[in-house]
Amino acid sequence: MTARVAVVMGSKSDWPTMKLAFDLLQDLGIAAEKHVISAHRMPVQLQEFGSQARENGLDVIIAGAGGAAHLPGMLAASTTIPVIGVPVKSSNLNGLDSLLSIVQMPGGVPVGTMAIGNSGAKNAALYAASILSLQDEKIAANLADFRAKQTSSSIESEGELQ
Ligand code: RP5
Repeated sequence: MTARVAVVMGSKSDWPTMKLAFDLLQDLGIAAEKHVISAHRMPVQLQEFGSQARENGLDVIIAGAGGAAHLPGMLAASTTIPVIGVPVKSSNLNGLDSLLSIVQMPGGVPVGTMAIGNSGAKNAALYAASILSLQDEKIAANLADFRAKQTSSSIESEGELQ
């Protein structure tokens, strides 16, 4: 099946976080691919990947990086398909550096920026699913099912507390 979402990360060290996005996409029935493409160590490959994303059949790119995290912004600069940024938690500044460098895009090249770390990775997959669900009833149904299960589980935990 052709991948509709690419999960791209700046380093293999981002994988424990970005795996949450990748696994959730699979759970939602969305064909995904994963890549390490470092903005500063692989600038040529980044440009190549971004500029071919649309013609390669991708609908959304989820890009996670930490520190001076230029990856999502540079990918967004090289394509017009939606780019969702995940600020990976860094060891020095706890991901605040990643968040600010991803979210503060100058007007003209948007990156849909998620929360720092695991929640951001999970929400990136859900947000990508929401975008795809506009034209895909199966994904819309899977997303509705995910939400319903989440609600049941919260109601159950409220019951257990009483
Ligand atoms: C960023 O630098 C990566 O996205 C990663 O979060 C961070 C550290 O990379 P490594 O030094 O672990 O490869 O480019």
